[in-house]
Amino acid sequence: MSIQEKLEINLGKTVASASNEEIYRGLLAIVQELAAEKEHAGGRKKLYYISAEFLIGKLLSNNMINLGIYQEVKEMLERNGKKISEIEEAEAEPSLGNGGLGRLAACFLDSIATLGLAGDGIGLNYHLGLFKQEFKNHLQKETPNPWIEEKSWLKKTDVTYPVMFKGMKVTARMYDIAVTGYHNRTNTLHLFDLDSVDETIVGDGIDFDKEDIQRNLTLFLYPDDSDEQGRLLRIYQQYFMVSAGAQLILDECMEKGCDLHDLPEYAVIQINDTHPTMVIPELIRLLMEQGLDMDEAVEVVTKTCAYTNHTILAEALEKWPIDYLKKVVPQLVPIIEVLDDRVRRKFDDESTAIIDRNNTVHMAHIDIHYGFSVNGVAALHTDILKSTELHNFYKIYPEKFNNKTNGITFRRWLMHCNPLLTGFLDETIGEGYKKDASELEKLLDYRHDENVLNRLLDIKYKNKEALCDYLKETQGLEISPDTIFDIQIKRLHEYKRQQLNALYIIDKYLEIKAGKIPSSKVTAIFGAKAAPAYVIAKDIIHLILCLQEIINNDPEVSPYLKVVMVENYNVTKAEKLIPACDISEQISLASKEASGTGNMKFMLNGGVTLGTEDGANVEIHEAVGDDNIFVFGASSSEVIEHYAKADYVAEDYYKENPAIKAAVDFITSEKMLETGCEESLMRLKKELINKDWFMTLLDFEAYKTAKEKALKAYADRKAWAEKMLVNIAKAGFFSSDRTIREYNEDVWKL
Ligand code: 26W
Repeated sequence: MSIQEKLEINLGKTVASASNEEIYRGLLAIVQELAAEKEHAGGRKKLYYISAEFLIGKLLSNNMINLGIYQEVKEMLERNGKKISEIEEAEAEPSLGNGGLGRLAACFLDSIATLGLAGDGIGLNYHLGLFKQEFKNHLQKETPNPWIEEKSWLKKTDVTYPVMFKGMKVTARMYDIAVTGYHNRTNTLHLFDLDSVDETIVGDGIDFDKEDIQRNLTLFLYPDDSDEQGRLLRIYQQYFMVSAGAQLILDECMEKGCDLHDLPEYAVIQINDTHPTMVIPELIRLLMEQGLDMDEAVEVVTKTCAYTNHTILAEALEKWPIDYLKKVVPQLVPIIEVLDDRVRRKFDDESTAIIDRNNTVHMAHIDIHYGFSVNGVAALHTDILKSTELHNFYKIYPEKFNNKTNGITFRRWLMHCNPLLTGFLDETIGEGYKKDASELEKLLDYRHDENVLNRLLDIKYKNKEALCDYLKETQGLEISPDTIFDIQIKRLHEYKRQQLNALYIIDKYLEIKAGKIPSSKVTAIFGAKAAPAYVIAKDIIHLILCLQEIINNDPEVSPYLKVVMVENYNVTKAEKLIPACDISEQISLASKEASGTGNMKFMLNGGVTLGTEDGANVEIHEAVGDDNIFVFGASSSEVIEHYAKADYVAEDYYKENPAIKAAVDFITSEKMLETGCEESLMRLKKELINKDWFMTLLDFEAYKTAKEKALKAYADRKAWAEKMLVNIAKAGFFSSDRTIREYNEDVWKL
């Protein structure tokens, strides 16, 4: 039976007469059926990737690509007067992640299934996801982001597990989402939920009663943790996830005949950052309930768990006061105390203790002592962990430390989001690169082929036009594909330094106002959500939105410079922005960005990086060579030294560099205050002069120089096209298939 016939039976009407929503739901059912028919089980050992975030994005098209029916469906829809892009609009995007860490987990699931490995995800079924971002009066406003519809990718199961909190027992229910591999098996993402959760308790914005655990537990991802109630809720969420997950893992292993003494032969658990760390004491507790003694339980769990670190920022290395744990999960406290006691007996080093002198529990320390593998996510990041951040652990366990440079799935970040480039690659180098990404290097044979270079420019131009249409439609913004698209899209954080980009824009604005007409036209595009309680991050969004208002409406300036802040940046928007990018902004303060994965997505789509020597930028630089990237700024070792000596003084840069002073002063100029909010702008200016913890001003001059160099280089179209080509050709290393192969060879051994 053809897909059209199936779909029409399913719909009870012709495709031509069905609405986009009906077609979407019909295709969803067909895809679910096809996914279920693929190989699932098999193999004794299974990987469990446990993570508080899975930023999976919309699933319809990707699943159709992976199942090999995308082209057929697309053509069938066209025959019936429908467009696949309009059907895609009917799907809500689940926002089950903040950024890189969550999106990485989703890319990994795709690659695990594509490589035919047995590996499932375990996470939480947040009903309202991360908040949805709206702009009002040039400010970020948070609203709920519901995505679960009557018919969705979620399959409700009968599998339930009891989860005990202090004085309260709840029942976790498992929902499953099929994870299709590219022309391969289907795995599962298990998301746990609580039947009693109630969306009606959400009031204004994203406010809700934080103490009503039965009704709020899985409402939002990372509820505001600026107060104690919010932090306690995080612990409730985390324990709920790991307790249900641990019970599932033990059940599945026992079903396969495991007697729990040999658990590591049946299961390996990858702990995605510290958020799921409680799985370690929870598994120990459950194994002891099953009759193992403490020694053996600890040994078994240590051989089963592996930990990935995603950041060296203090904020993400979670530490919980032991009193919090006593309030929520008292059953884990004696176990954690024993784990601490064992560490203290063995190692006379306070810095590696689990419970410190202030009675705070260091979650990462549990992972490192009681897991068999610790990895960073890019070469530089792993080196920094070994040499500074986790140096004392590295001295104890050098054999546990390893690097796994991140990667991205080419199915979503090339085949799905950039069909023009994909088609062109197929024609030029064949389709082998889809299974073996290193074959992209074949493109290097064409680096001087004018025809190929022109085609690349042409494809980029068409993608830019498509983005212009999209921004016009969604935000009413008028931008031109004949300008350079300079894009910075990522979580809003001071270390990522969107404020540096904004200062450059102000500098350029002031130059144009002073009569210095630039030789290139630029559209600076941003997309970012700020954590609801992160005041300075919200101030930076406010700054950018005010600049957008002022600059775009200034007839003297807007022919040369425009600013765009994309509202509610998410995976779907990334898929439209990335193929249209000329310059990829990767300008974090060196040493602070663990890896970055957006940098890889841009590169794969022919964006040229303007970046610091940070995270995976270093490896991108190595891959493409000096001529095909623009690097600038203080090195990670210089930055680390500045922190060690505490010798960076932002005010010196402000006072001594007139361009910096003018740009910073502009933040509170009359023009800005007419448009924006005084309190916010004053606070931001003060922060930059008096603190600037992430050393924005330190790199201002170098950034400006590098950016001018990139803009100038863009003018030589042929030379620029060659840079694009080299970036695409060298992106193979950054396929998540490569990353997953490495995890499997070194860590999981499935
Ligand atoms: C504990 C609260 C919390 C939760 C999440 C703090 C910070 C986060 C981030 C969203 C974690 C994150 O996304 N880290 C990013 O992980 C990517 C995948 O490894 C890296 O590429 C990025 O450099 C890193 O910032």
